[in-house]
Amino acid sequence: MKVRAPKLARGSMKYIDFVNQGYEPGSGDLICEFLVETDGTMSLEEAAGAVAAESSVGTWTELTTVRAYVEKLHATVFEISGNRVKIAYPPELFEPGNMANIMSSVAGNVFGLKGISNLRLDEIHYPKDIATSFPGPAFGIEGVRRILKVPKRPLVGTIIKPKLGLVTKDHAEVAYEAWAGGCDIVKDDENLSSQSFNKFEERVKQTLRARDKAEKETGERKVYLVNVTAESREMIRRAKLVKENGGEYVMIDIITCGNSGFQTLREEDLGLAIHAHRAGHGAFTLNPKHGISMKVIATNTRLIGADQLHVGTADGKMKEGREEVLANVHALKADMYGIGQVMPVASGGLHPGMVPDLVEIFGNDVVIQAGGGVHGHPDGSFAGATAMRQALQAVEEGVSLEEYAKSHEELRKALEYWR
Ligand code: RUB
Ligand code: CA
Repeated sequence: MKVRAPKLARGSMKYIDFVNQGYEPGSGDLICEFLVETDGTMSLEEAAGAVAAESSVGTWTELTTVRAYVEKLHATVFEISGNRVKIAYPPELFEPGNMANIMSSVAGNVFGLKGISNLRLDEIHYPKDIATSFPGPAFGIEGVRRILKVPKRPLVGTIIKPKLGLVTKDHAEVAYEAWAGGCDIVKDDENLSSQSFNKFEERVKQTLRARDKAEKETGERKVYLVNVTAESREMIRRAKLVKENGGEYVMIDIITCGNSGFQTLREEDLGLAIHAHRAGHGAFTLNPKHGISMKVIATNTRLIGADQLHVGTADGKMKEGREEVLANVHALKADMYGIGQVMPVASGGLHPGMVPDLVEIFGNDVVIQAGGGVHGHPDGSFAGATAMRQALQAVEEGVSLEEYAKSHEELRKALEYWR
């Protein structure tokens, strides 16, 4: 007969044993803030303990295999306030530099536990050693401004619309119009990759040629954010193609590619700035009682090392309000062990009429990105991009849009059209 392994010092490893509100987390601990709701079959304390247990060393039953040294690795619920629960994890539980691993623990099985009706991971506070095991942004706000040679004002971006369907030649032409009209940034949409009507390689070549032409004519720097979203090896191949053709930027759908695909792109270190599109985030982030908050996604995106990330608009067509958007921005810009700041991108349902509000909300460090709000302008993409820049100039000069529109035709038409 096997000898039973020594039990935890406290005698057992039931869910409730993972709760110790007297515990004070150390500076090396990773701390997660959760919202926990039970279906009534267990107490909140027990449910909180279940989350700590299942995301660290515990399971539903006592084990014969627990050694004394394992006890040191248990997570601890150290605060319960209403339904808000804080859990501290010893850093040894995680592999540094492996985001998939970290999320498999703190945002893994715990989301499927019977008895817990709602669970939301609201915030992760990383200890220094784990945070700095990731590279962070290679360019960040400063680097992006350096590439574009725009030291202070908000950046103006557009997404080529229609999002799918344009053939390569027309795609490049629309990009050219937008740049020439005043956009700093032109990007592909999230679901454009290498469809038959617009193959990746040819698109990169033609669109970068359009960029060169627009740069020459305007005397401004212009960048093309090429969507390299694909299976990881293919994605790297495509990113290298962008580099070879003189591109400076790539974009990736970080949710659908997943943490590891995104890490692969960043850690290939190709010297390309990375724009992170968050398509699909709403499946995790939008239910305030369940899932993973956008703040967590923003923090992780910063660690993995994007240079720009969509954070909502607090206006426009997407759901998040001002408070949430500012919390996302905070995650991208607040002091964090010297890790670079990520440029927030406001995107979704924007048009020139919203520019003053956006600058008020975000300040200067923002990409104001409008797809429909540029290409839907009654006089076309060039006029739409011009109207965006005029709106920004009005704000910079402290003049109301209405006033500025009196002498700026493109802006006037935009305001009339979208009011
Ligand atoms: C916006 C667009 C983006 C959305 C996604 O197009 O294509 O994919 O911004 O939302 P349009 P979010 O300007 O025509 O609305 O940026 O909030 O993730
Ligand atoms: Ca889009």
